[in-house]
Amino acid sequence: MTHHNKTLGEFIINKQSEFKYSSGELSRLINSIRLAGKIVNHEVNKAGLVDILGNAGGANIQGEDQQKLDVYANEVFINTLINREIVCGIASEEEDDFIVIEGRNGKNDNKYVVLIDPLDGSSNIDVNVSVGTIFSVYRRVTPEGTPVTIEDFLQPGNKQVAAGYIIYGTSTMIVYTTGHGVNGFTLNPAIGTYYLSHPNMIFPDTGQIYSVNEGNYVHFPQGVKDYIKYCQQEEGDRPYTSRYIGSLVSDFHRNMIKGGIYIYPNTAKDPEGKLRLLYECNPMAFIAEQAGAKASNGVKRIMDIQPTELHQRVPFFCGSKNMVEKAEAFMQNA
Ligand code: AHM
Ligand code: MG
Repeated sequence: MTHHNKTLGEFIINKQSEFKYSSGELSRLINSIRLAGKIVNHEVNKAGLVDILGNAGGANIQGEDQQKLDVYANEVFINTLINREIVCGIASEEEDDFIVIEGRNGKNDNKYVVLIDPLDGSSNIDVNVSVGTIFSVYRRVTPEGTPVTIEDFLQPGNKQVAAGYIIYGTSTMIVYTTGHGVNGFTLNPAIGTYYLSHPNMIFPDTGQIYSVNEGNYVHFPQGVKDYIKYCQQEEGDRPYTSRYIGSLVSDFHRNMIKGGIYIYPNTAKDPEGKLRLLYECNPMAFIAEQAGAKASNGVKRIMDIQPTELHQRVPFFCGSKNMVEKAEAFMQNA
């Protein structure tokens, strides 16, 4: 018997009525992202073959080394979205400031802004380990037809209308939500089509994997130290397994499938944590919650934080509901 797996294109057409303010605009937006994802995927996969590795010479606003592929991915996503006039503004982890997109006639009637981390975990590219793209979509709050302002980007995560990631792994996948659960699609590179491979993804309520950069242990807050010791204790289903790739999308993706918790706390070196609220934590939090999991800064829900700046960082505890609640309890009692 032949079995036809739904493609992402077919899925989007079927689901369009579920999209908020359904005018097809959000569907077209997701389409552009999946297209840009294919282009970046092609480049990431041949990274080992061509002399494209190494520093581009510049550093991004956070002062970290920027790899050439980061720059490339940033350009592909931004150009794809600009050329198709599909959004009215873009903010990228790789850009100092947000980008206002004017329409061809100087007027842009699109209602969505996109925030994107074009290539997260890029220090892993040199060593052939999975990296990812993370994106987040909001409806603008300023009037349509006028240039976007910072206000359109500084919205709390609970206002997201869509979020997702692309994982450039052993297979390339796009996983996203528009607020009606989470679905995962796997790219068949031979024909360039994504197939619905993971319908209705559910984060297990509990798990046995904890993912944290334990090298920073001495700098962790006491609550995180205590939680790590708890994970390592021999009792019941513990000790847990430690798994840390250092590539947020990959660590998150594994934990969503197997059950687990990801933690990037504030440390002595990074008093606000390392990860960015707008480009990394909010989109992952939206996906996590839509899959039945939790995302917290250790004290409160990530998606309820009112952002004050584009490149804001935040401590991040994300994963299986019971595990995040346990970690929060340790934070509270420390
Ligand atoms: P980046 O945006 O500079 O790539 O940094 C984000 C990455 C995440 O993917 C990963 O989870 C984390 O940084 C790893 O940080 P560390 O190497 O400090 O453990
Ligand atoms: Mg990043």
